[in-house]
Amino acid sequence: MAGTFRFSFGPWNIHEGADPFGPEVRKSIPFNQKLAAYKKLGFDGVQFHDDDAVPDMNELSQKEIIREAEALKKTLDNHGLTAEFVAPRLWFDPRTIDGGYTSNCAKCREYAIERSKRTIDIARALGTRNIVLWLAREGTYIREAKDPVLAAERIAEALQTMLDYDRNIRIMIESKPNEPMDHTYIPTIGHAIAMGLMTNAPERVGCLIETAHALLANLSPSDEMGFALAHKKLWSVHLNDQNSLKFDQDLTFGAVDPRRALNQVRVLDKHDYGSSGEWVGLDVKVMRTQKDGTCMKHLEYSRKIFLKLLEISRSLDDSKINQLVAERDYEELNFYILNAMLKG
Ligand code: GLO
Ligand code: MG
Repeated sequence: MAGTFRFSFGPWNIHEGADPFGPEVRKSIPFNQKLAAYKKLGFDGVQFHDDDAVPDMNELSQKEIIREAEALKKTLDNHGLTAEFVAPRLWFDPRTIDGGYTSNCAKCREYAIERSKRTIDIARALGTRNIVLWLAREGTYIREAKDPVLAAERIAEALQTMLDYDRNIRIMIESKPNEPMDHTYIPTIGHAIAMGLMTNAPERVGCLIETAHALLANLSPSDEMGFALAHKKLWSVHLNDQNSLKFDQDLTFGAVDPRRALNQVRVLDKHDYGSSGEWVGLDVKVMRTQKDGTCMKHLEYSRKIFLKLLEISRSLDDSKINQLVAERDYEELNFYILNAMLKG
């Protein structure tokens, strides 16, 4: 019997539509109202930035932060929701202008580490051991600004400090090759897995693969997932879509290339993703043109598309596929897949 999947997203996936060229175009939806929408949209898991969970956390003491996170845990329980992960937001504060762990300023690096420890406190209070690191500004605009060897060592040191701070947590690195930086130090999932090897607890360092981030590196998202699955490191995903090499679009899953989406669903399903509690996260953005009342459809439809593709994938005849592979008739296999998709 094939497994079932459970779905998650973050509160940032319902937003007001501001972009670098224009202001908000929709009203803010209060956090509690967002939480109330999860189940209706078919989602059971919530992904958090640390300050989504505890707003203005830099103004609070460690105790106050933990108390607020504990209160949030009760609210989540009341909604029947589970916290999937917490991620330190290391790209907003003035102290993270030049990066967090790789900043050239020692005091700023110290801030990034302390903030990451508070993220772990929050995760603990929310009942999750999953910490996600999207290393937004760990890179450079010009190569001469940082020493890449030192940068890798500093990231490893930060990972080690977090792993030592709480021996129960595990870290999922969300790789991305660029944006906001020109180049980042962990552009692909191979880099993420290799970073774990620089710590003394590589078994607690894995990864989160985002479709768009793999595409921005000009890689196949399903092959990236396959590589991580082979290493037993695929602990979360951010499914979405991307229309060629440009800014990170976070489009509705499957919106550009449904076959590419099918292959992601297929590799996850065939290799029992989810059987150890992994979530299917959808990191999708609302189109700026959506109106107030219709600004959650991208989430609902991304999940529906995933389930439709799952149905198509499971309807494929494996013995037929194996036979075509054995005959090396990939043209026939190509047509078989396309035909199944166009019928589906
Ligand atoms: C941006 C990332 C971002 C992360 C989120 C969780 O490109 O995809 O949305 O997924 O901050 O760490
Ligand atoms: Mg993401």
